[in-house]
Amino acid sequence: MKKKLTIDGMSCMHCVNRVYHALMNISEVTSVDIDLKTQIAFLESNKTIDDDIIKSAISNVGYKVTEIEKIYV
Ligand SMILES: [Cu+2]
Repeated sequence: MKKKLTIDGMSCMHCVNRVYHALMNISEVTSVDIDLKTQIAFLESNKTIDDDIIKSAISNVGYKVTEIEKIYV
C-alpha cells in the first residue's frame, strides 16, 4: 500500500528526520520518503494502515497531517 501525506509544520531537515522516524516506527511501514520543500511524504507499507495511526504518529512528534491520499499502483 502506498500513501501520499501532506504534512504541516516541517521547517528543516531536523523536522524531516523526526517525521521520518515517527513513520518508520509504525511496524507495517516499509519505506518513507519526505520532501521538505513540498511538505509531502510518500509512505509504503506491507499492510493497510489506518489513517488515524498515521495522523497520531505524526502529531506525537509535533506536526500535523493535513491530507492523506491513497496511491494506486
Ligand atoms: Cu526543523
